[in-house]
Amino acid sequence: MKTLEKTPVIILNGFLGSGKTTLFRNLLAQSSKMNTNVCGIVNDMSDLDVDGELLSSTEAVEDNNNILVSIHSCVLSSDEGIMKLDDGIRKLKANNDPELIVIETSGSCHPMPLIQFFKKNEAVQLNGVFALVDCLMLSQDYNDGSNLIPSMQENLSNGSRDTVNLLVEQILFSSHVFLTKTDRISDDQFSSIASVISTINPHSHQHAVYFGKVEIDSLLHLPQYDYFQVEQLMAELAPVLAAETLKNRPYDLETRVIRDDRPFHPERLWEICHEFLDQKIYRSKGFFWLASRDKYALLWNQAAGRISLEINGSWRAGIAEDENHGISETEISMLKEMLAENHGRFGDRNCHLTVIGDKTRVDQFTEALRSCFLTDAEIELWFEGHEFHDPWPQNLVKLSS
Ligand SMILES: Nc1nc2c(ncn2[C@@H]2O[C@H](COP(=O)(O)OP(=O)(O)OP(=O)(O)O)[C@@H](O)[C@H]2O)c(=O)[nH]1
Ligand SMILES: [Mg+2]
Repeated sequence: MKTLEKTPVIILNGFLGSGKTTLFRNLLAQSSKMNTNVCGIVNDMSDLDVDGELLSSTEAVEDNNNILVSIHSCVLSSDEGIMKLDDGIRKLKANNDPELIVIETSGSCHPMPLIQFFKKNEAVQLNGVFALVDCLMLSQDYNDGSNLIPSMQENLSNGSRDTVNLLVEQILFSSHVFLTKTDRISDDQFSSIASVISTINPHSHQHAVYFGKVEIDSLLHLPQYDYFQVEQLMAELAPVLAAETLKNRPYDLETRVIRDDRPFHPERLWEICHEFLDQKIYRSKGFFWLASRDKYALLWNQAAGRISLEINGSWRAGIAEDENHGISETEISMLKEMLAENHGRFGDRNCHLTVIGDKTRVDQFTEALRSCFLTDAEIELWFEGHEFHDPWPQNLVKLSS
């Protein structure tokens, strides 16, 4: 039941791959179990709506797809993004009676334009700005966080801005910092990161969060976001961000999209991943298939130097081709009809991936990934049932570079 006149809103902000969708999915799972009316807005800066797809497959959204608004092809902090956010909130309020609206920004989103928007908004009340901080990334790329402040100071003295500014300002504007992936670092590294974050923002509450496990109850009745605390910061950053909000792709981040119906060659993909994953490829994610595991739609999730592959489901074509499909004859003939009507040479199998990286590296990596798709000769072999050598772990689908 709704208790406040204005609907409470929380923002899941935080750098690329820091764990926002993992947390969001967890919150939706809890809301579904507890019958809490939680609605959401998700933003992906690329035109491939990967996070929208991942959240849509939660039980809460499958039960009622009116509770999720997906905004893609722009960053929420841009002028276009803010307009779409306003529309999204109206739509959620018109179609539901939300107890809480959760907003997942894209990782390249600066929080300030959103905070300014909510400060003036009459329909909703901003209660939390959560900066999710990827501890593994900070330990690898910023020497357990100790390089964050010096890099920021260097930028200030040069008058330049890059992703460090974004990371630090996400923390500066946060009401809470959620430290993620702490399972991948030592206690000493954790202490060092926590201490740097306290220096950057002593007012923000810090919590270690393991794979998005946060009790939804603890988020339902938070106090209003403290706008007073960030007043001076907003005044200082206003002229700088005025230029950035006009841009859809700020900082040195470039996005590339890969769409192809072909599978990846498992061995080439393995080699390319080991060769290329470094700190300049910040994020890649999406859905794909491997020639060696052609029944499964796989989820690709790479952040900084780490990649995980998970099974996201079965391709319809995979089920239809399986002699032991385990479904009724009527169902299988319907499936085959659907596949014949709408799909290409591989049925519904396809790859769509977003790659985000520094502009100096992103094209090289994207081209390298494209070279992993099967060649025409290999496609012939696949149709003949050839077994492709597959070095990827069979069950444990995680790789550290
Ligand atoms: N080891 C570990 N991995 C995590 C944790 N939380 C999230 N991950 C993994 O980190 C990767 C990125 O997680 P997402 O939740 O998609 O990150 P995101 O912030 O939504 O990413 P973008 O929306 O692309 O910026 C996934 O492979 C997650 O499984 C954690 O606590 N520990
Ligand atoms: Mg996400």
